Formats: sequence, structure tokens, C-alpha cells
Amino acid sequence: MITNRTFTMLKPDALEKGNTGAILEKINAAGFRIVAMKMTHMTKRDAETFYAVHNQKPFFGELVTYMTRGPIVVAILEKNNAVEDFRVLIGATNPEDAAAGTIRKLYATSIGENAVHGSDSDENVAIESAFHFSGRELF
Ligand code: FUP
Repeated sequence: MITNRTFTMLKPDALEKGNTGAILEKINAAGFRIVAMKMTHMTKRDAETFYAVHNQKPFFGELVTYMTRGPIVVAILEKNNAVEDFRVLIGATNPEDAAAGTIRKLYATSIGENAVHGSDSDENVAIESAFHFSGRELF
């Protein structure tokens, strides 16, 4: 299915290392238009809700601690085939497996602290966008 929007988060490690601008530059250079964007700081409850699908995984506690330890940048992006193309641009979850030139290969710290999130389906784009943005924040 061809989709034209995806949702992304630049995670705490990306902001801590000063990589926000470089990552946004790569996103723009790859042809994505920013439809909505803001900096925010997830609460514990936010992170537990956002990542509820992983709540039985052994890494869940670390994931919540990491995602709440500092600010993040959240954005909605537009491009033809957005979900799939953005997953290619960010690379594999584990930066060791990510292809050369991908955002995770360039900027991720580890599998747990992997710099960026990209939605994996149209359904999750809608859920994750609605989690972070209200209607009047969309352009
Ligand atoms: P992705 O869709 O590539 O972001 O990856 P997942 O949805 O599988 O995982 C979500 C987040 O859980 C990852 F970004 C980091 C964390 N995670 C771990 O810490 N360890 C793992 O083995 C897998 C995921």
C-alpha cells in the first residue's frame, strides 16, 4: 500500500549528542516534507502507553527510562510511500545491522538507544500522530 505520511521521533540520545539538525537535514534531503513538528518530554506514563506493545519484553523498563530521560522532537512527515521509505532511511533497529548512510548507522548509540523512531504501518502513523499532536498543530 502506498502511504503519504509517517510519524517520527528524534529520541533523547539524538538530542543529547547535538544531532537534531543533522538528522532533520537528512530527512529533508530524502524528500520528506515536515507537516507538524515540536519538542516535547515524555512522562513515564506517556512512554509506557506509547510503547505498550512492548510491555512484556525484557527491555521495556530500560526503554521507558531512556525515552523519558530528556526531550525528544516529534514530527509528522509527508512523502510518497512515506512509511516504507522512511524505514529505509532510518535503517535497521540495531545500528550494527543498519545499512551504510542510514540515520541509525550514522547517529544511533545502540539497539536500545537508536536515535530515531519511524512508524511501521499506516495504522500506527495515525495512532502515534494522534498521541502527540492535536488537529490544530497539523499543517
Ligand atoms: P523499530 O520499529 O525499528 O523502532 O523497533 P521496535 O518497534 O522493534 O522497537 C522499539 C524500540 O524498542 C526500539 F527502538 C528500541 C527498543 N528495543 C530494544 O531496546 N531492544 C530490542 O531488542 C528491540 C527494541
